[in-house]
Amino acid sequence: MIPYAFFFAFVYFAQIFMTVVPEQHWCRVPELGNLTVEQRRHLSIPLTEEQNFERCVMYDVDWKSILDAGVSTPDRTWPTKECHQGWEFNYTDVPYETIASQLGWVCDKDNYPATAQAVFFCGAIVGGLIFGWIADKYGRIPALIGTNMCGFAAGVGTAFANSFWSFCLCRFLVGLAYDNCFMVMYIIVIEYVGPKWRTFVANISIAVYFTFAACLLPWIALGVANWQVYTLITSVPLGLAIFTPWVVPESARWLISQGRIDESITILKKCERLNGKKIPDHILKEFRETATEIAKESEQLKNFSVLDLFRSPRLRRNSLLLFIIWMSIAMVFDGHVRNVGSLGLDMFLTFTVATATEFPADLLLTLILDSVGRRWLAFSSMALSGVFSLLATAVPIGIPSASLAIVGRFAVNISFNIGMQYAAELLPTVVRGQGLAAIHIMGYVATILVPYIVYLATIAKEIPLLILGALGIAGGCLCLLLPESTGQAMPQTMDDGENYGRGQRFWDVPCLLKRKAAKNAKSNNKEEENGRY
Ligand SMILES: *[C@@H]1O[C@H](CO)[C@@H](O)[C@H](O)[C@H]1NC(C)=O
Ligand SMILES: *[C@@H]1O[C@H](CO)[C@@H](O)[C@H](O)[C@H]1NC(C)=O
Ligand SMILES: CC(=O)N[C@H]1CO[C@H](CO)[C@@H](O)[C@@H]1O
Repeated sequence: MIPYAFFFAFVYFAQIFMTVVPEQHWCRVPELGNLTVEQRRHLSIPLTEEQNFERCVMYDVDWKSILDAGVSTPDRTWPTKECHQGWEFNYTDVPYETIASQLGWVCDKDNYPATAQAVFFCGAIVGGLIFGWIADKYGRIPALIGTNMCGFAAGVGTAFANSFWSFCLCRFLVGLAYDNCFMVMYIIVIEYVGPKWRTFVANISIAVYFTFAACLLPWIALGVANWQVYTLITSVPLGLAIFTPWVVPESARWLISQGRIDESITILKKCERLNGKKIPDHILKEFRETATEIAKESEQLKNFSVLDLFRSPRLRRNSLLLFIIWMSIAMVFDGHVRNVGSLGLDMFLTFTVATATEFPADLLLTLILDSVGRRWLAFSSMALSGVFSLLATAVPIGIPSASLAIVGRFAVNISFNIGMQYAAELLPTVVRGQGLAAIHIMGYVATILVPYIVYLATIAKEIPLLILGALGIAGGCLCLLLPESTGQAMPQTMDDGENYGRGQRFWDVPCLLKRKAAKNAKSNNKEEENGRY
């Protein structure tokens, strides 16, 4: 999973560092090229009311005659106009040129980076549909290679983009790879690993590799200090996925569901050799029989679709709640990731620290999820993230607000992980795959809005965090309306899904219930003993 976790982090986060623009910029005036930066800016750029230099306006005078006359101090009454020959940037906070500073995506074009990010997520929606379908129809391996090759080619293309439209086109195509470039590998591993190790493999391995890769990104960007080289470094490795078929076996479970039982046995035999173990013949025979049955059953599954989730009242309510909750989680999480630029600290360092919180978030989750239960943990983590985001707007910008926002992000990462597992546990087996895909896709739809929420920071720095906080609290409260799924068998049929969680009460918490159950069992025993004696 290591390489794929790296690819995932690259595909997901790389774009942030391709489109950052330095905080300070002002109009370029080529006629004054022979002056120093300070002289030039002093002479040509008007001051704002706070005595800062204007970012988008310059004096509109004939510079040649001004220079010839030896004027070095501007006259405040000179007429002004908008920049028309590009901008100069102060490369202190972002020490390299990005496509945004090269092409001047500032002032009236300052929404371009947000739009390019939204285009990326549109690609993710289309890619989720295409590659999800390929993964089910033609197998996990073709989908895995397809997504990564797509990310590779379009990523390399990005490095040569020279306009807004070519950049957006490339990012759309990279977006096609988003999520499935890793998720398909994740599914293969989950489909091979036994239940006992599943939580561990699923969470810890991502926690380590993905977090490490994401933390690495800002330092790659700073290290090479050239957005094109950076784009190549974060895209070319995806090409390695071409070797997938020689390293990763096709999912045996998928092969069985397709009725390709001999192929799945061939793969299991290979595992047998690698592990130096021997599968007894009678087990192999039993396996073949069970597999044939499963293949028959999955033939019938094809008759269900996502729409069946909305046919009966309880299932419809739960599905709608899952959709809405997932959308708010996705928006809050993505919003926190993108909002690092508005926290008032060095953006590269903040990104690293905020990303590193994903590791403890996952660890904590693995430890307490089963005792507190999905419902209350989802509620508290989302509400907590909301509260901290709101608090962050109330304290001074800088270290205080950034630390509170980072705690908010830590909390929403926990919700993100619960959310995925929760949905998988509530949806009936017959539509689980399709239902999860639909929920994921609605998540991307919601995240399209996020770059624009973050963009509102240009009006007031607090707005994004206020919106994210409100969303978190609202989404968290909705979680309380879902049934608890800890320790329950997953629903198999549509009817199971409809009746799921009937008889649960609002205040039920798994660890308390367990204690009560233990006490009941004890008193029952006592009664029995009393009766006996
Ligand atoms: C800058 O100075 C050089 C040499 O003094 C001169 O040839 C050039 O025209 C000047 N450029 C501008 C834009 O004034
Ligand atoms: C660039 O920004 C840094 C830090 O904000 C500041 O110290 C420096 O004077 C600025 N340079 C120019 C040319 O404005
Ligand atoms: C949405 C998201 O990226 N969540 C991350 C939370 O943290 C774990 C690791 O700790 C990541 O695997 C998740 O991807």
